[in-house]
Order: sequence, then C-alpha cells, then structure tokens
Amino acid sequence: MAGEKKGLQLLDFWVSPFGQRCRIALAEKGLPYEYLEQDLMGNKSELLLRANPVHKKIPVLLHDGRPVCESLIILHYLDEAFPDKPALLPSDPYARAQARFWADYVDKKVYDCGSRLWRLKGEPQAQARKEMLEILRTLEGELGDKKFFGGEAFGFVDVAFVPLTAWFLSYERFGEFSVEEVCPRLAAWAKRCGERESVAKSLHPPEKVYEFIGVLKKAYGIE
Ligand code: GS8
Repeated sequence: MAGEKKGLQLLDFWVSPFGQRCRIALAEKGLPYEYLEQDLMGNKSELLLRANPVHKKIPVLLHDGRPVCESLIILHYLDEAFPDKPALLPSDPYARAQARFWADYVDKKVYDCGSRLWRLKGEPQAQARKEMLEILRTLEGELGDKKFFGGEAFGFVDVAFVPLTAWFLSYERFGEFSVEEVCPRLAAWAKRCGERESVAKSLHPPEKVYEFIGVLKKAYGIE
C-alpha cells in the first residue's frame, strides 16, 4: 500500500496533460478526490516514489491507498471501479477498441512530436512540424463531422486528447502554423470541449503553457 488514506487521491503536476486527463475524468464522473501537487523538478515525494516505483511519474491515482499508474489506465480503471458513474468508454466492444486505438495514437504521437517542435531547431524542427501537421490532419479526419470523437457524447478519446489543446498555441508558435487554418474542425472541437466545466476547470490558459515551455527550455539549456 502506497498511501493510508481512504477514498481517491491524485498525485499530479499542474500543467501535465496526462494528469489533466485524470482531473477531467474525475470531474465528468463527479467523483470527489484530494489533489496532491507534486514537485517533479528534482525533489520527488516519498509518496510518489512509493506509489509509482517503476516510472516515478505522475499522474498516480490512489484508491483507498492502492496506486494506479499511467493516465489511460487510470481512465479505464475509473470506468471499471465506478460503474454507476457515466462511462468514458462506449459499451460496444468494437467501439471500445476504436476508442482505445485513437487514444493510443494521441499518446504515441502528439506530445512527443510537440516536444520536438520546441526542443529542436533547423531541419529536425521542420521535420517535427511536418509530422505535427500530419498528426493533426489524421486526427481531424477521424473526427470528421462528429461532435466528439465517439459521436454525440464526450468520451475516452476526447479526454485523452483535449489537454493537449492547451499546448496548441505553443505548437503554433514554434511550428509557425495555425490549427484553425490547417484543421478548422479540430479547432472547433477543441473550443466545444473547452466549454465543458470539467475541461475548463482542469486546463490552464495556453499562454501559461507557453511560459512553462520557456521554463523547461531554460532548465534544459535550450536557447
Ligand atoms: C506519462 C506521464 C508523464 O510523462 C501517462 O501517465 O500517461 N505515459 C504516462 N509524466 C511526467 C509529467 S508530464 O510530462 C512526469 O511525471 N515526469 C517526471 C519525470 O519524468 O521524472
């Protein structure tokens, strides 16, 4: 047991899109929890190291003291552990598989490519820009004319992807493109999601994310 407390606790870091997924899911389900901000810059808490000894990363959800790690696994767990609350995954097995596929695509592609956009310069950065546009266009293609990725209801893929919309402004500045121009339907989806209370309460203004990237660049010695 990593913690002693009953109920739900979330070990998190304010700007983390992975942590924000969990905050949004908890809010969508109306589950109360204790938020425990973690220091990731060189001073990780005993609780975090005990709760996630393998990756030593946030987010970690503690449920009655038992840790669940990895954001998408946490979303899945919340669906299963609280079946009386609104589910994020659809009930049809095929639709579930599709939702997992796209959440996994977001996971593998967006954050990593975005990091390359602000970390790199010259040709490697141009390559990251090209890739980012392909990724966004692919996601826009999957969204199509739907309101949300799963259709009418805000669900698993939306929760997985929407925290990264707060990073769009930074991607646009480093990549010198406009999401609105390249992917208008995706931009409209981001706006639609941002109107939900669960999302509005969990995300930070894109300017704050941009400032935070400046802090990271300094810490990594990137000019
Ligand atoms: C990623 C979590 C992660 O990168 C998930 O939960 O989905 N695949 C995981 N967490 C970062 C903060 S957000 O960038 C983290 O905890 N980093 C601390 C470290 O690497 O030391």
